[in-house]
Order: sequence, then structure tokens, then C-alpha cells
Amino acid sequence: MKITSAEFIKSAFNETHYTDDGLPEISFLGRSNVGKSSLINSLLQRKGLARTSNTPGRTQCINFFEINESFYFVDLPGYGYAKVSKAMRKDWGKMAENYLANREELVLSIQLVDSRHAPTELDIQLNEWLKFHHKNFIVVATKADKLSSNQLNKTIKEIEKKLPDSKIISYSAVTGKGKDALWAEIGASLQSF
Ligand SMILES: Nc1nc2c(ncn2[C@@H]2O[C@H](COP(=O)(O)OP(=O)(O)O)[C@@H](O)[C@H]2O)c(=O)[nH]1
Ligand SMILES: [Mg+2]
Repeated sequence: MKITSAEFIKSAFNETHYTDDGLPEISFLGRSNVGKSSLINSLLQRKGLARTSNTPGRTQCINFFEINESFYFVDLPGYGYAKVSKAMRKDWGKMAENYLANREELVLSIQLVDSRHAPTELDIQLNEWLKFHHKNFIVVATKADKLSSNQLNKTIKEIEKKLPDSKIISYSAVTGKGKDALWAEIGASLQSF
């Protein structure tokens, strides 16, 4: 996909703040620090668009980015950050689940997991939730450059076991591995809208 424009539009703290022009949306989901901002920046070839940071768990809102004036990337807050309070974790659930469950413009959800670790309990729960609700989704295993190809094969098998019936793409924001494959999935979902 040729990116002609990519623009941060707004942060939403509840559904009254969502965009309302009816363009299709691709959402990004994963635990804090999994590489979500890096993935978005890498897909869009915009270094600082989605904020990359070493301080996980900060963004507790839904961020909308408009791409090519024709669709949105929707960055959902990272989950599973141990240091946030219980109340905040509940807020995450409410906000993200409400978006995922009800958003008619949503055509594809991208669930990020760290390729270096087995999926967490929260990763598994989210994956089961997406399947139970018949959502169109894909799993992206991030930071693939940190593993040898042997290690990567092994860890992908582990992810397949914990997140069954999921299409998995391994990705590196550093090398660009997986980028064409992921854009192909995004393009196909946008066409179905
Ligand atoms: N080597 C490597 N590091 C990555 C990759 N993606 C993210 N990171 C690093 O992982 C950390 C968290 O990334 P970030 O995008 O902020 O994660 P987020 O909290 O999910 O948005 C940062 O230090 C990134 O530089 C990747 O593909 N390869
Ligand atoms: Mg981030």
C-alpha cells in the first residue's frame, strides 16, 4: 500500500469521541510494550506518529489515525501492565471491549504478541474473546528480529498452540519483516467493507 497521508486525528476516552465519518477501521491490540506503536509507525513509515516509549501502560485512550483519507488505524490501549490499578484495568476492559464489540466500521483487529515469550493469560483471553465474537482478526508476533530463525519457528509453534485457529504473521519493525504480508491482510479486509 502506498501511504500518501497518515495523520493523528484524536484520542477518544469514550464512544462519543469516536470518529463519525464511516470510514473502515483496523484496530491494534496487545499488552503494553509489545511493540504496538512501533508496528504502526513501521507500517506507515512515519517515525514518530504513534508514540513509541519505554514507559508502558500510559495510553489509556483510543487513538485514531487517518490513512490516505480512506481508512483509520485505531490504537487501543495496551493491557496487562502490572503497575496500573485494578480500576484502571477494568476501564481498559470496558473501553476496549465496548469498541471491539460494537464498532461497525471495524473490519480487522490485529492482535500483537511478543515473539520472544509464550502468550500471556490475557493474550489468550483476548484471542478467545475475538473468536467467540466472530471478529475478523490476525495475530502478529512482534520483535522477530530478536530471535534466530530456529527460535522463531519454535516460538511460532508455541503461539499456534496457545492461540489456535489464528492466522499468525511474524513481524519486525526493525527489518520490515512481515510488512508486505500484513499489508495484504489489511488491504483485503478494507476491500470487504
Ligand atoms: N528489536 C525490536 N524492538 C522493537 C520492535 N518493536 C518494538 N520494539 C521495542 O520495544 C519497546 C516497546 O515498543 P513500543 O512500540 O513502544 O510498544 P507499545 O507499548 O506496545 O506501543 C521499544 O523499546 C521498542 O523500540 C521490533 O520489531 N524489534
Ligand atoms: Mg505504544
